[in-house]
Amino acid sequence: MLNRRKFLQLSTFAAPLLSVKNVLTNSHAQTKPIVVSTWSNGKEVNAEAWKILSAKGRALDAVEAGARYVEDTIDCCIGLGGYPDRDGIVTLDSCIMDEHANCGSVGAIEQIKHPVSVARKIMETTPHIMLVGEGAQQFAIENGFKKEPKELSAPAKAAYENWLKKSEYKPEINIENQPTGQAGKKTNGPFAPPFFDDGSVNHDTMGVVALDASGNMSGAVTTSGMAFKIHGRVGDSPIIGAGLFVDNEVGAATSSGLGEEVMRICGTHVVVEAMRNGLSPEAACKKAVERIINRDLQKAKAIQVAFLALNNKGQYGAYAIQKGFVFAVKSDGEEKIIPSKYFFDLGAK
Ligand code: SD4
Repeated sequence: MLNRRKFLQLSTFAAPLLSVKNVLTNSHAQTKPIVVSTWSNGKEVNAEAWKILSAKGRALDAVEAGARYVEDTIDCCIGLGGYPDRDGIVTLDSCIMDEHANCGSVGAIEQIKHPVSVARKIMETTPHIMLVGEGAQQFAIENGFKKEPKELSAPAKAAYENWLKKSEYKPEINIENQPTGQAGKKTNGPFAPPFFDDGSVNHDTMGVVALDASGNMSGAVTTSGMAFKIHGRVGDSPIIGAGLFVDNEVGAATSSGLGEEVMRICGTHVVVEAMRNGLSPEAACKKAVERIINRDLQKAKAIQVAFLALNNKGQYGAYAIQKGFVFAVKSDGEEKIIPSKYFFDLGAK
């Protein structure tokens, strides 16, 4: 968590926006198998996935293994060790999608360690795609997943207590009547801040997409979502076509960032359709980011959204609104963490 934050030291509120700027290029592998994951801890996620991909295993198994790995770690933004919502409860979002457009998804599930595997179970054993909240938890328990204790990890507890002090949010009062924001206006706040106190962005979702030795693609996403969100809030991460989309005939894409903005444009679907129309993964990601920026430039300048894509030839690319997003790549010939191209440099350190 903290390592990734190093990439994200954005002095958002102070730093003036610089002109549109594209930096760094990445080489495009033309190979399979290959796996790409969001953020720098994508390196470990890829290593898990690679154990399966390098043995000619299925991309679906590889992305699930990668997501399970990170769900086991203590991280601000993924798994039961992640930061809670504003009521102090950790709720997890996850989805998975395979080469046949089979997909499964869970939203706002509590006390279950591996939401990605619950998503896969839904995909493989039910006629449905998405289960949420209590129903998702009930389904998980009925299917042998253990109900974990309802407790915060030490870093999450510290972050939550700090946030409570600053926000003065008291879960026991009637939040509907708490005026915040413009004078006297009932806003139902406080809401999840787009940035933490240290200037890093309030997200670090793990998205992983892979192309296996047989030429099949799959993807998975797992997250605890925006820290200090309203209880019950579900982001883009478990929404097929927003946080993840896979089309074996074209490619796959995943996203990280402010989920509401990704959902508004069905972000990863936009990316895959752009690749279908001939764009490279990077150009397709750029197109989706542009759509967010063009909708509301001022808002876009104050948030982060990033897309990461892999096509079925093994070419990859990413694009973000702000400087700071990085992704990890692993293939036979390559293992690296690559800074994404971006539109705005807000002075990230
Ligand atoms: C969400 N896209 O819930 C996610 C945020 C994120 O770590 O990237 N979380 O909106």
